[in-house]
Amino acid sequence: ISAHVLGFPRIGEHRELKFALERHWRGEIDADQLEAAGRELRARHWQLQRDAGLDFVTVGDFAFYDQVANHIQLLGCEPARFGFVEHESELARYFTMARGVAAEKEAQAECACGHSHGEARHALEMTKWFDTNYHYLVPEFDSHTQFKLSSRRLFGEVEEALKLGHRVKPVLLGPLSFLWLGKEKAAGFDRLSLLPQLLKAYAEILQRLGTAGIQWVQIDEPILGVDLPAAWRDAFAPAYEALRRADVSVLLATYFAPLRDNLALACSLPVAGLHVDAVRALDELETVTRQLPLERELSVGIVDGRNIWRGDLDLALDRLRTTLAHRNGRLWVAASCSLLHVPTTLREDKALDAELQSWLAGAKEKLDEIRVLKQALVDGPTAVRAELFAARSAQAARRSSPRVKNPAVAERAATLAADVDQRHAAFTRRQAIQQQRFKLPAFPTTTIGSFPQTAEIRAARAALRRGELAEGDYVEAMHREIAHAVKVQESLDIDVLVHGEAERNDMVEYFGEQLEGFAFTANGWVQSYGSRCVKPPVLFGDVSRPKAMTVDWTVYAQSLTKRPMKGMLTGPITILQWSFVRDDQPRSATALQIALAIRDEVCDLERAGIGIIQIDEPAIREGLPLRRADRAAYLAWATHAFRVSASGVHDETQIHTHMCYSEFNDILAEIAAMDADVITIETSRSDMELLAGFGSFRYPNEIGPGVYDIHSPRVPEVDEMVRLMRKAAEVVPARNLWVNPDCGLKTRGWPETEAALRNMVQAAKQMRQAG
Ligand code: THG
Ligand code: ZN
Repeated sequence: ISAHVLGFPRIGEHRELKFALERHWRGEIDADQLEAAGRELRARHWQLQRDAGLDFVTVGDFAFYDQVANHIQLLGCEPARFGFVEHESELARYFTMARGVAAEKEAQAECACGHSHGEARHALEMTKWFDTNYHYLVPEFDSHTQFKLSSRRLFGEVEEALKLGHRVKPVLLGPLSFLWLGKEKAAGFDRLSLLPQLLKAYAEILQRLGTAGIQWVQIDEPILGVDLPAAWRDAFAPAYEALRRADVSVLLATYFAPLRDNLALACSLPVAGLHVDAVRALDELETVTRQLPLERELSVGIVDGRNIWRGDLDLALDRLRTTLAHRNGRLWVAASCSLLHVPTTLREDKALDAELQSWLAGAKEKLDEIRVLKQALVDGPTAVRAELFAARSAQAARRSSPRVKNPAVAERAATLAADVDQRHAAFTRRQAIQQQRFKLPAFPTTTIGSFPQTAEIRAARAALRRGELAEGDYVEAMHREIAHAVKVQESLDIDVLVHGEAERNDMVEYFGEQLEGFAFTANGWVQSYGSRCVKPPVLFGDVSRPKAMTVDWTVYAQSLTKRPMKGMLTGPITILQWSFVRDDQPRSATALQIALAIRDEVCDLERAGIGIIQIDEPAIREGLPLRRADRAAYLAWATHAFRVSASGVHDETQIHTHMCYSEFNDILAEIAAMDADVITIETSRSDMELLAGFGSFRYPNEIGPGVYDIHSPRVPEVDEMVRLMRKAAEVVPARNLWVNPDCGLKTRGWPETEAALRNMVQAAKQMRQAG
């Protein structure tokens, strides 16, 4: 019996990696100093795995920006468009790929959507790693792509760990997943055609690892959890046949989803071991246990790598014992996936009370759970009686805690009227009523919600937190910011204003902090991309709203202007998606509870005289299950939750929503079913191509396709935006079109924001004149 993890968080318990990276980018530390910081973190994380009694330390999960970017350099397939020259160091090239060239000048200009956009050598595209909130850098492939073992980094790290006396298990992203996750840079090119060449490079890597004395190599093929075209599925067996010749043992790792129609394939591949996600696919464990040939190792990912709850070790042990009995007494105990997706530790977090802490497990605590499970299997449960007892007590306390249950919330959710998710009148009728009320011009202009979060704003918030700024003074400072935003928007002649969200930190954190049922960590950071992290709220109990959350700010803003002021809220699915949520009830039930709390806020805003309310759902697409068969059910409850949040208002109240960072064309029917009066979406970077789908689908409601990319500090010309609007008007009826940027403006500075919006309003006016 062995114990291991597929990967460990690399950012550091105190985000050491983040700070080292940012110092390096600012030129405050050189490459050697950055490398030293990386080495220290790796050494520390390996030692934690060793101290926890794991049988291997995992090497190759470290990256200065992203593990896929490391892989691109390992395989020597940096896109030719970067035009790298000989003397550029590997690390410099790496950061150029990750951040682009213009991005260096832009300094901290990345947007909340997670993209950084240069003009010249723009960065590799970034996209979500499966259904996580982690973003990877997308490899680019074309017919000229060549693979050639290039970077020594992985081998260096392996040597490092061996020198420290560890038993080392390197991890590599698998060849098929690597190709799958990349994009084709030329039409008609099939990246799968690169496989034979790629396998030669992998064979060489495995050979070299074998020479270094490595016995086991973990190869990740998470795409075995998605719906694969036949050609991709058929490529697996020959690919792994080709890799078999190397004299290392391959542990093929799958995670994030059930294997389903790929299960037999995964069990039949010619590898020495298979890892399965026994959290996301517990019901497949028995089948895998029987189908995987007995001479192969089975690694059971029984500790949840995606959530922060302390596990039910009794249940886990029960499953492992059953598995063990069928596997001739051999198996590996593991976390379901890499621990990259949870904070390094949640012990002694200053913001969590002792009781909550005892319910939670970060990566370090999960190492310990794996150790306890292995020891219970090897030495019997009495050997770890105290640990099992503590886990059991924590489980029991959480299950029965009055903090988790709020009978009023359950009661309300159980007795909802059948039409709770329906507006009164149909959209066309509402549109007429709202037109009557607001009398907006054609092509009305608005922004997405946030205005620049200046250094002064952040300083005021930090001072408030430290107790150095009195509450009243803070409110006054924020009022000044709001007044400034209103004045600027009026002078620009924008039609529907926003208050600018100066008082908010992260949109999810902001609402979570004010809702019952959520807890906050002081240090529960999870890497989002590069040096950027998020601190997801912990949703541990029934959700309710003790009091209005945004009404005072919004009403203050409305008092400063006669123009409509949009109320700004985050939607239930986005709050769900960007939090660690409870595992003791379905996500759909949790989403509904959040929806009801948001619904109350929407109604309070309406009662306070706010006529236009936006409920953002940027994350609705990313919650989509990896398997197509599971999507309809998700979309049904997700859109239901949104409609519940939006449908408490009268017909004359206009509901907006905003979505970004995804392609929406495959869920247009569901977006339409959300029935927002207006949707603003990110389309400018695709030159309105994205909008074509909305046109051919005949999206019924009003729509504001973003007319400029807020991720870049460049000020867009009037003509460019007019051209985009004309293009939009070809596919969407002009009377349904709004004019707005493609996302919030909080990462921008005021000068470029004003200049860009001035041109945007000009563009809208030209459209009106052209009629
Ligand atoms: N909020 C949350 N999750 C998200 C986003 C968000 N996931 C997707 C996307 N947006 C990720 N993008 C970012 C962009 C910037 C930052 C984090 C994620 C960022 N973080 C600060 C940092 O790392 O320095 C920390 C911010 C803080 O102090 O709270 O800049 O918008 N939940
Ligand atoms: Zn956005």
